[in-house]
Amino acid sequence: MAKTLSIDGKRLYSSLARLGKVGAYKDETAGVIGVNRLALTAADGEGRRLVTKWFREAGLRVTVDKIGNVYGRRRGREDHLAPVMLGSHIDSVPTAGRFDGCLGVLGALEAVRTLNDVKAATRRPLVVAYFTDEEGCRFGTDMLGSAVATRRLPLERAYALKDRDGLTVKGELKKIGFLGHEPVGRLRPHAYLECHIEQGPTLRHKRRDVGVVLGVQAISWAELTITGKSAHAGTTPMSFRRDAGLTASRLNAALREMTLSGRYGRDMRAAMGMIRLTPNMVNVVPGRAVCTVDLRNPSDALMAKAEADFARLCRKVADQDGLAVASRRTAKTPHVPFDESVQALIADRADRLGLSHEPILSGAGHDAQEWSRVCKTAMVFVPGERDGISHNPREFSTLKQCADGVNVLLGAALVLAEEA
Ligand code: HGY
Ligand code: MN
Ligand code: MN
Repeated sequence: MAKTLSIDGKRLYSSLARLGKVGAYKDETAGVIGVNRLALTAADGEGRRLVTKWFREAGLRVTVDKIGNVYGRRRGREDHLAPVMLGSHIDSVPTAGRFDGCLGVLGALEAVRTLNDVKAATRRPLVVAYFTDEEGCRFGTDMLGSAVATRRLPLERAYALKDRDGLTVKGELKKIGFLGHEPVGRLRPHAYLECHIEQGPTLRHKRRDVGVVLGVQAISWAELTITGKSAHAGTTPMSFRRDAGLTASRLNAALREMTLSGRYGRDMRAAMGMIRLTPNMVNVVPGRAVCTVDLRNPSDALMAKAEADFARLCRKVADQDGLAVASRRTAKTPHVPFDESVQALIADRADRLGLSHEPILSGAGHDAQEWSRVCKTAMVFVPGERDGISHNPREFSTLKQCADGVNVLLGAALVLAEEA
């Protein structure tokens, strides 16, 4: 069955377009329509209700767990066997396109729709899922739903996480109607597969149809609180100032210099994505800066070295500037290798479909990195146009690129679903 089936690319693409209308906004900077479905906002709730409706229309039995992960189950011939799960996320960063995460969820749904079209049954049950707050940018830690479902993060700690307005995960889940009752941490799939856009330029530049994902690089997020002294911008002599904004800028520049130095490998990446100044006014020297540090490195050892060196640098700059710098770790995941047998299966399915493929390490974090702790897991990457730009409304993959990725996902899932 795996060799004959192919998905309905047009149906997949129109589902992506329809979901992309939820949380749509005109992005003045990018000059195109973007998507803002920040986790557990009303827009995320609307997107969830739409996708859950589609799950039910596809005959899936829907359950919602206590952290708001949504699972759609399709019976197998031997329904007692552990399922093959396919999934991703539908929450987004505030300046998103319509493919990040959504391709994996709607691609999995399209695989089910395709099986339904031909009334095909699989030995093992299939589960199609979307997980809560994969992006992590509202409540501060990424892959939240998957981390709780795979017991990396305790449920109560996740519930208590707050956004910058002091709203909690639990309260926001309840508000959008997705505070589920299913216990977390019990689901142990036979295997987990995820299709996702690459979010980078490699596959497109190498003209490869799909990526066989080797794993995910290490991720380290911290929040810095820099405390200086607010003062009059006109009357305060420069030598009297304790300018938290200046210290944040100096640390940001030093972070880039560290990253480009090569001391942490040539693939080290860093970003200070958020700098929030207080009082953030034209005529006040900022007395306080809260900023985020996002470090990425394929090597755990070099990541640890970079974290230690940056912490030392913060202390040194704080002393020089006469301010206090406090750092709080908000996310940390190691380099995660994916299962080699599942990678080989993905490559084999691509070959059978006449699709070129390339092994590639993921620069971005994904739900798959959490599920790889509980079952054999791998990912299929899809190339992106426009240098694979992502976390930007100009994110774009063609219908054929999406359909190719999902056909490989379907083929691999069908093989795994027949395994004893
Ligand atoms: O930050 C990431 O790598 C992912 O987009 N959550
Ligand atoms: Mn994603
Ligand atoms: Mn993302």
